[in-house]
Amino acid sequence: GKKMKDWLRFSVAYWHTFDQRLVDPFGDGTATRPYDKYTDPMDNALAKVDYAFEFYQKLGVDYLCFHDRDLAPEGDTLRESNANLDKVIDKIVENQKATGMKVLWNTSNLFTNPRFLSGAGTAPSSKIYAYACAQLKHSLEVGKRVGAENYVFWGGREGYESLWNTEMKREQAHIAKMFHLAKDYADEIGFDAQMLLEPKPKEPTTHQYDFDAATTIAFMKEYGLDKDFKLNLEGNHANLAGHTYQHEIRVAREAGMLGSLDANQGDKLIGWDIDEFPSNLYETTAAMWEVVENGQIGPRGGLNFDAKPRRTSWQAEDLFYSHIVGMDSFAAGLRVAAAMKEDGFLDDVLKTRYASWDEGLGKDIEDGKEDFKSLEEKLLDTPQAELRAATQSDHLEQIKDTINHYIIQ
Ligand code: GLT
Ligand code: MN
Ligand code: MN
Ligand code: MN
Repeated sequence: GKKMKDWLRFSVAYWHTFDQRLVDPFGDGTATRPYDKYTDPMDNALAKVDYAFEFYQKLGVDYLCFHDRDLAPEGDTLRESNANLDKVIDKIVENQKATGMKVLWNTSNLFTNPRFLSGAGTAPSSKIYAYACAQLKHSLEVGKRVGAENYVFWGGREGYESLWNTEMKREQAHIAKMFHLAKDYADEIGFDAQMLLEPKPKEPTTHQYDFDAATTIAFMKEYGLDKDFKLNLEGNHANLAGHTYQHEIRVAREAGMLGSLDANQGDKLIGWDIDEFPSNLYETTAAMWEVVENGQIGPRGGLNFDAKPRRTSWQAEDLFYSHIVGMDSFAAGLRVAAAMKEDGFLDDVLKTRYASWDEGLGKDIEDGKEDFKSLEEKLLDTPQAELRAATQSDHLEQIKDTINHYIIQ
C-alpha cells in the first residue's frame, strides 16, 4: 500500500527559515547567512533563492511555502513591488525546473507593513482594503505561475482591540467578500489551488476573528465560503486557543474541512506563537491518528514546518537538525498511529464506552423514537444507584499508558 511519502508531504516555510533575523524584544538578530553580504535588497533576495533551494535539496523536502513579501522587498508603489516579486519568481521557477521542487501553498503578507495596523480585509479604511485586494490579485497570479497546490489566508491583523471603535459584523462581511473576490479571480485566471483559511487566536490582535477551527468553520458557513475553502491548522495556534492540535484536526476532519497542516509546537511556559520545532511524540502521534482516520492530511494537504530556531541557535546546522527532528517526529507519530489503527485497540475502547447506544434505549433515542415525555416516563422512578451504575471509569490513564507503550516500542 500507501508509503510514508503518500501520507507526509513535507514542506519548509520560507519566512522563518530564510527571512528570520532571529530577533527577540530584547535583542537584535543573530542570524548570519551567506546572502547577508548583499546589501542591495534585490541582490539579497535573489541570492537567498539559490541558498534556499540548496537547503531544500540537502534536506530532501519536496515542497516550500512562501508569502509574497518573503521573497522580494516592497517598492514605493504596488507596481514596483509586483515587478520586484516577478523578478524573484523568475528565479524560483528556474530553480523549480532544475530541482523538481513544488509549492505546497503561497500566501500574501497583509500584516507586516504598518499600513495594515488595523487589518487588511477588515481595515476600517476602504483604501487599505482595496490595496489589500490589489496585492492579493498579484499573489494569486504568482500562485498560478509556481503551480501552488493550495493558497492560504492567515488572518494576520484581522481582529480588533476594542469594540468601542469596531463594527465587528461589518468587518467580518468585508473580509468574507475579499475571500469571495479572491476565489472568483483564481477561477478567472485558472489558478485551481485549494483555498485555505488558517485560524489563530490572540495574536497579533487581542481578538482575532479566526480564533480556532470551530469559529472559522462557522464563519465560512455564515458567508457561503464552506464549499470552496478548507482549513490550514497549526499546532502552536491550537495550543494558543487552549486546544490540542488533535482537537483542531478532529473538528476540521469531522466537518470535512481538513485542508493542510502547519507543524510546530508551543511552550506552555511562554504561551505565544513561538514556533518551536515539533518533537513531542505524544502530540505528533495524536495528530497523525486524526490523519490516519481521515485517510490523508487533506485533499491536497501537506505538513509545512512553520517553525524557527531559537535566537541562540542560528547556525545552518541547527536549522537542519531541527527540521530533521521534526520530520522524524511526525514519521514516528504516523507509524505509531498506523499500528494502533491496525491493532484496533481504540475501536475496542470506544465500543465498550458507547455500548449502551448500540442497543435498546440508546438506539431508540438515536432513531428518533423517543421524546421528553417518553424518556421521563422511563426515568422518573429510577433509583440513583442504578444511574450511578450506568456510568463507568473512563480508563483514561490506562489508555494513555497503552499509547505510550506503542510509542516506546
Ligand atoms: C505567521 C503565522 C503563521 C502563518 C503564516 C502565514 S505567517 O508565521 O503565525 O502561522 O502560517 O501567513
Ligand atoms: Mn502557520
Ligand atoms: Mn503560527
Ligand atoms: Mn509562524
